[in-house]
Amino acid sequence: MTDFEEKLQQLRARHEQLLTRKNEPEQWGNGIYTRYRHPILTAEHTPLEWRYDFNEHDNPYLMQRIMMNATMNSGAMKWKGKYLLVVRVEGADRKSFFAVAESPNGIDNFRFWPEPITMPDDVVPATNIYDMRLTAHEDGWIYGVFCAERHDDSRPGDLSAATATAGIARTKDLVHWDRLPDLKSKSQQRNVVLHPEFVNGKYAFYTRPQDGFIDAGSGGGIGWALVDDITHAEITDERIINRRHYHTIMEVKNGEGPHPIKTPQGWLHLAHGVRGCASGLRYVLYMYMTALDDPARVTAQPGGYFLVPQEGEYIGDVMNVVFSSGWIADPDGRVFIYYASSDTRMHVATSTVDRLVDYCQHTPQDGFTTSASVETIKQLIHKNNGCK
Ligand code: M1P
Repeated sequence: MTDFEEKLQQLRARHEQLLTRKNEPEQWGNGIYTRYRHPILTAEHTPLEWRYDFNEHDNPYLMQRIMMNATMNSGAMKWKGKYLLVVRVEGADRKSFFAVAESPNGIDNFRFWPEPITMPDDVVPATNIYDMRLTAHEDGWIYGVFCAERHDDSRPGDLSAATATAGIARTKDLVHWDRLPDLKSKSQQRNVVLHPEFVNGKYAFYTRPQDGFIDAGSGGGIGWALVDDITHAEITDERIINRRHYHTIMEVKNGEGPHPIKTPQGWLHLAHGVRGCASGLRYVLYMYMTALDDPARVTAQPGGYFLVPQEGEYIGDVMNVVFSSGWIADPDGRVFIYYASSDTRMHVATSTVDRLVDYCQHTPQDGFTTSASVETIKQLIHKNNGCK
């Protein structure tokens, strides 16, 4: 065996060890969900074939020819008994692309399919595409709705000027995708999510109108819009259903995560909220519920955050960020919450539908002032004292 062959063998063995590493639940949590010790996907999990040229003659030093930077914000669904993620993989060149990874149990042994997704372009090609939300819609298609980013040509001198639009594609097998025209909207849009059922016979979208590429500006929060024809989707009427609020975890921005989970008590929603602080923007996850007969009517909203970065999760390309665009509800009631930390790696936390509904319905709401928060804490203390 040549040195090259030996090195390659070691590389493959090390990679296999990472891919098959068992994940372990963390012992002490908040009772709402269980976090896991290891990230489920990192850049190192991407197939070696994507990164190395295995030809000894062409690559005598066995160097990475294409480096991967991150695995993050992934859509999720159960598919043929497997837990599937459509992962946002980002290369060293800053371009994101979609790739499917699957696991037999949802918490470890995630393995990428051999090739990334080839996503057809819209009429005007995008520079970058990312953050796909998956929806197995009752019309029989699996939809992927994602952000399509293009340079803002109205500002030719500004190389950072960009526009965000919702790209829409659909598939039956997650390999071949039909691209539909991008969602037409007066404002820029990111974090657009397709509801899984028709509402009043129409396709329903959670939206996030924004004034600019980064700033939500006058966009008041998570919006809602009904669309007649998904093959020419256009927002004509949009209303805000989950508003941002001063001095909360979503003061600066918020956005729908994956599509909501249907429960007998209503639709369970997972979203992200953003606030500004001295170290920049802080992204956290929060939850709310809407009515079964009206997915746009909020019925419960716990105050504060649901999940925030912890320990190593704080560190990465964009610090102090957790972001979720995928979760899976199993028929037995278990829920797998997939989230990325600091735009760098993917994690899982598990819970159940019952726990999450209980969390939404029985966590005190945000009273929006210190005195209201203190009053809420005192009520709990008095209740506990009464229990003695
Ligand atoms: O960097 C944090 C996140 O920022 C954006 O989210 P939002 O539009 O809500 O600000 C997105 O670019 C997202 O991909 C990223 O994780």
